[in-house]
Amino acid sequence: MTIAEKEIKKFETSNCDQDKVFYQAMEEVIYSIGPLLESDEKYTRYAILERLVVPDRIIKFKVVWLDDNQNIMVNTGYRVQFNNALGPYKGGLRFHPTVNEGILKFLGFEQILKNALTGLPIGGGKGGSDFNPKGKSDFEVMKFCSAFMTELHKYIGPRMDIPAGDIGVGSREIGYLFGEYKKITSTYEGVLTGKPYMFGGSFMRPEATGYGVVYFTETMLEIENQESLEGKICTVSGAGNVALHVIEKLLEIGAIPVTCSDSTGTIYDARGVDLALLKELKLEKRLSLEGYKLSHPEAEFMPAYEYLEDRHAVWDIPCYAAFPCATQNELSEMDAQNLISNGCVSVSEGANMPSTPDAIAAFLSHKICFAPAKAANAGGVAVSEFEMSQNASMTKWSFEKVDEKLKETMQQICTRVALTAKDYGVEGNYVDGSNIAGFKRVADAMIAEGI
Ligand code: NDP
Ligand code: 2IT
Repeated sequence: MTIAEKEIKKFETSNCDQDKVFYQAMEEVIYSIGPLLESDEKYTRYAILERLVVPDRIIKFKVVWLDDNQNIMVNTGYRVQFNNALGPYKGGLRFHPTVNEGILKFLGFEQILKNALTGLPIGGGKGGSDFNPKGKSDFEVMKFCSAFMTELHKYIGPRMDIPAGDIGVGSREIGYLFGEYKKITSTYEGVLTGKPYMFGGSFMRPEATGYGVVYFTETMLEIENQESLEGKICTVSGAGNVALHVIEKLLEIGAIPVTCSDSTGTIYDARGVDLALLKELKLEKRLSLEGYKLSHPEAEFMPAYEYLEDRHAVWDIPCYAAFPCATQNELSEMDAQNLISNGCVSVSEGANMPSTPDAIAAFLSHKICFAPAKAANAGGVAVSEFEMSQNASMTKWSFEKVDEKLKETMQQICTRVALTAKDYGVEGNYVDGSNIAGFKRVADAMIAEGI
């Protein structure tokens, strides 16, 4: 039995339903780092895996707020402070009805290794609530955010834990959370990232994740295929912060993004999607994608309910490069097979863990260039760290400076991942390369810091 197999066995018994996604994330990492564990016994001797897969603490709290009809509403809030070996806990907040401890543990665990890959001094954490912002008025969102921060403020701080956005949390929510933190603590500090520009937000934080995914993909395609995305058909899923900024950057570099999707369905516009309309529908008016067809009757709208759980319309469309940017496990093995048989050569994960393990196995066995989330979408948290630096030094960097540093960071991550994969005998496997490079950085810090 290999060391990796022995390690997996240790965690098998506690695999409860909520924790399924967490075990999915953990299992991938343990199998990937097998060659590292075999090459140096210190990681086993210092029980790094046993220590890494248990969060430092999970904070769970009640959030009580009043809706616009004066009904008393109750939600659950969480913050998973996972690991701070490399720096203060850092990671987003997700507001979505599906949020539970297992989902936040998976996201927090991924965040530790992602943050390590950036090379920046940030640890890993994640938080959120089962609050559903959909259909809520601005005032309701504000009241929920205030109530959430009334509890959360006790556990965060600019050198302790710095939350940011994720699904359902953008600059509006971060603004309200920041306002409440300031009121409670009478301090004006960089305790959250993704703030609006007028009070401490960094230029380019909204764009960073999506732009970063495209910078990473360009570097990967250059290394692996000496190709570029210019003129290539691309499919994108999601229609939120990450997806729309992937689309924006693809359009800017001359690629042709032809799809996007939301929880109601998929838009396929063969001439390239209309980004201005998408921003108006999804970011300004917060409506469903169905409305796209009113302005573009020639586009197709494929409703989500017409598709089985293991097949998604967006991955039926032939493309050169695919960008899953909605949510976890949105790309199944069947979707992967469809993409491969339609000639797709590159898949880059904008969302966290959007591809199932079987889908990833199919991509790797067909030698598809596959950029895993923890490497490809690290641009968001990297620019969050740039925001922390700007706040700490009371300065503001230009858009151009942030963009240049983001590009450099994504190129460095990609190169490091590719070289690590080569060093450990799995050339071209960016999954193993990312997991080994990220794990090694955190593990070496944990060993140096003692138990
Ligand atoms: P948003 O809330 O801005 O957008 C999420 C998008 O995904 C929406 O279009 C939403 O549809 C769709 N979506 C969500 N859940 C589902 C579902 N179950 N089925 C189908 N569609 C769904 O979130 P982000 O763009 O910020 O986040 C998207 C992904 O990227 C997540 O995995 C997140 O963890 C990851 N990520 C985000 C970063 C960031 O900086 N924001 C950084 C790195 C990763 P609808 O509008 O109908 O709800
Ligand atoms: O998954 C992620 O990297 C994020 N949601 C962003 C985290 C951050 O702290 O900017």
